Amino acid sequence: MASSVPSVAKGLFIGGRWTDPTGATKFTTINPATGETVGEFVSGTAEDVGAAIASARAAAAAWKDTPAPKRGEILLAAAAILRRRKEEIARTVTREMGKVIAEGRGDVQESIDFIEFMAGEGRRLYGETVPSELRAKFCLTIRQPKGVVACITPWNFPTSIPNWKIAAAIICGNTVVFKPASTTALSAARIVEVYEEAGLPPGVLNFVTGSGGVVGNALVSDPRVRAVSFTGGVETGREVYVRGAKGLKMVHLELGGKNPQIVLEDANLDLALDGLLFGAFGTAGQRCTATSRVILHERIYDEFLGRLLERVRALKVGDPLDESTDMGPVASRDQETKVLGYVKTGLEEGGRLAAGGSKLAGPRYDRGFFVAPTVFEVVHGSRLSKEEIFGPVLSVVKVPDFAEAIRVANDVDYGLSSSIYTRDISRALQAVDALEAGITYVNAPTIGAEVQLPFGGVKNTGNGGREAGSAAIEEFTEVKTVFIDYSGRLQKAQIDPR
Ligand code: UN1
Repeated sequence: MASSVPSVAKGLFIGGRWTDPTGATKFTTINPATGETVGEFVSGTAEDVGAAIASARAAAAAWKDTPAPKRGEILLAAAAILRRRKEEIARTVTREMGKVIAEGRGDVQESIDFIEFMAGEGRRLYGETVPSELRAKFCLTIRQPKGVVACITPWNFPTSIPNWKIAAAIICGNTVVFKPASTTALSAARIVEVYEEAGLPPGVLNFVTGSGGVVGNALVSDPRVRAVSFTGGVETGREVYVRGAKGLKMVHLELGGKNPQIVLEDANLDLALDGLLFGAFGTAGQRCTATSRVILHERIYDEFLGRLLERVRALKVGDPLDESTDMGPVASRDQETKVLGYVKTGLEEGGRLAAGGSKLAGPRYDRGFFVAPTVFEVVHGSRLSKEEIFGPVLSVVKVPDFAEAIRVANDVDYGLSSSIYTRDISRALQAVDALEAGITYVNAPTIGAEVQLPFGGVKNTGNGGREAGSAAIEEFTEVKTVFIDYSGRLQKAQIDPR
């Protein structure tokens, strides 16, 4: 198991300085594979949030006035630092969250990719130029920062989801208060250190650890915060939305998923199987984009399921720092309890447990939160087939044809990612059109979105926004419409004769 590394104590980061954590109320993060303490953090108070917002406000005017390409240079410096620290921070992610080390590196790489992409935006941040109905008049739009924004992030992508928000917010000229998930606070603190070293001016990025109930609520309720970008669970998301709505803030939500992979009878089954194992059990199923349902055409059902179970039983579960491990622990005791609760539910509602279904026992597992990769055969409509589990539990559903596959895929409350495996181009494109999801993959798994494209979903997955890609700029700017009349006389739109 992971060698023991001394735990780290970190304070809050406000106005460009780390506060002294001594004397503050604290919480710790732990390694979900070993139970050892990874870091010790301050439980921030409403006053701390107030100070962080004040610092972000104080920094706002100068940051807005900094040319965007200059802001981009700081992002490029941050990306270079992250490249240098990639292995060390990847190991922190793995130690704190439990994803296997290759995925820990992927998490940091996704951060680097997005920061570099946003650095380039410093030389774009495009507006529009549009013809006027009058003579000697220019009409155009420019983008301006919103002001102080709050970034509230989950534990499953401890560095990249924060960076999707922070890098986009700061290239657009906003200043930020960042509240990370408590489970992965050290990984988040490492990201703050990177921006600090990159030369981000004091107050542009502030970091307040602590609970959602105290820190999150104080942030979302404060009238000085103009926008909130939140990734997390549906229930919390709904609360954030309602609270934000009271202050008429822009609230961006990225919530759950119940992502299907459809496998049609003509699919390349080897490819579909490789994709499914990665999509369902990568990150121990703890991605918003994880494949939690495989929808199989009845003609290939038995063969595919048989091969799937063989592969699932052969997965190597264990120390996520060991390069040969396929799946690590789930991220916390709460996750373990939730996942095992769903196994119980599955059995109670008559699902057939085909693989896994229990906590793993033995000396390699006893101090951690290891759940066996689990496969259930279920009927569509059961709770397992419809609720987000966020763990290594895959539901298998049989369908008679393509039309029913699409109907089942769509008959859930979420719509983040989706996938179809087929060799039939017409049905692939029909699925692209018909699947109710923000993301559809053809002959590829439901996970693994690239940063230069918009990310987000429909239905209960969010409230209509997208992040990353070009959408990142929409998320964090106000559009100002500008009319420049150089005719030297009063011209009246809609009234003057044409
Ligand atoms: C998430 O789980 O919220 O597409 C983000 C993917 C990753 C991001 C997932 N690039 O699976």
